[in-house]
Amino acid sequence: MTSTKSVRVQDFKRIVFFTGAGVSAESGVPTFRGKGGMWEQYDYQSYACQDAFEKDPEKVWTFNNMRRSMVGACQPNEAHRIIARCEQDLDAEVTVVTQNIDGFHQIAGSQNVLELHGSLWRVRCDVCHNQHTSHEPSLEDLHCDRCGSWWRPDIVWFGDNLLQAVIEKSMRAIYACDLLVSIGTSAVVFPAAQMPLEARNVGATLIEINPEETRLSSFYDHCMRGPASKMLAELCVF
Ligand code: BV8
Ligand code: ZN
Repeated sequence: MTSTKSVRVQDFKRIVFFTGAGVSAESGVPTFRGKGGMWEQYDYQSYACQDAFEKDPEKVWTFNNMRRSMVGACQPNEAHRIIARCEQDLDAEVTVVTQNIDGFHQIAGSQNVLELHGSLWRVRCDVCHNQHTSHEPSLEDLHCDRCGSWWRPDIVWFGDNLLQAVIEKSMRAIYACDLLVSIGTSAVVFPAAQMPLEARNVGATLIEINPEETRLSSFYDHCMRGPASKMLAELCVF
């Protein structure tokens, strides 16, 4: 593994930033795993799967409204802004593939964002296929304005299939990239965990940014151990 000092983002033409909860940690949004992680306090089988929603939609909505309020009170951080600046200022095609549902990449100015696990701000009706997006901190009307069924958070829960179109667009970007930077993901949730590694098959340079080692660290060309904002500031010198 060589130093990232030799890596200049300006030398790449198609860059993928692949992000997880760690990129929003410095904004004050808790990650999912590890100390203080969301799933330590909330058992995901009771809050983040279809069965839980069908059994007790109000409980699942209380959890998600709490998260809307909490995330809504936070802001994107320097890491999101540096990624957005890469899209705006580099002479390169930049794609963000994110597992996050907070929408911070878009708020920071990234336009080419693929959300693998949906969005906290979008709801859908599985009965009449209505959809609704709002940034209300707490969604007041929990029922579809067309047919009256429960709105369902448009989040990819455990056991849900990811949207095929989003997977295809993400894989197209990954198979075409010459640089992939994975940031703040523990790489334990599939199929997302495996996706960045596909970039190796097309000869791309792979960089992992994470204060901790992950189960996939050994597959990366470079590992930058530290918080996302500091490591991205070192990597992306304009
Ligand atoms: C599917 C939304 C087909 C919900 C989320 C057994 C083996 C293999 C697979 C499975 C299995 N059993 C079940 C499965 C499949 C399952 C899965 O992968 N389970 C795992 C846990 C074993 N996957 C699925 O169900 C997926 N669908 O496979 O469909 C199918 C269908 C039916 C039956 C079977 C298969 C759907 C998965 C979607 C899950 N959705 N959340 C909600 O939020 O309400 S999961 C959750 O994890 C988050 O959404 C998040 O996006 C995702 C990934 O987490 P990370 O982003 O990596 O976050 P994490 O907290 O883990 O890590 C944070 C990292 O940041 C750490 O490494 C930390 O060191 C670092 N960090 C901290 N601070 C910083 C930092 N880094 C940088 N800077 C910092 N400052
Ligand atoms: Zn409806």
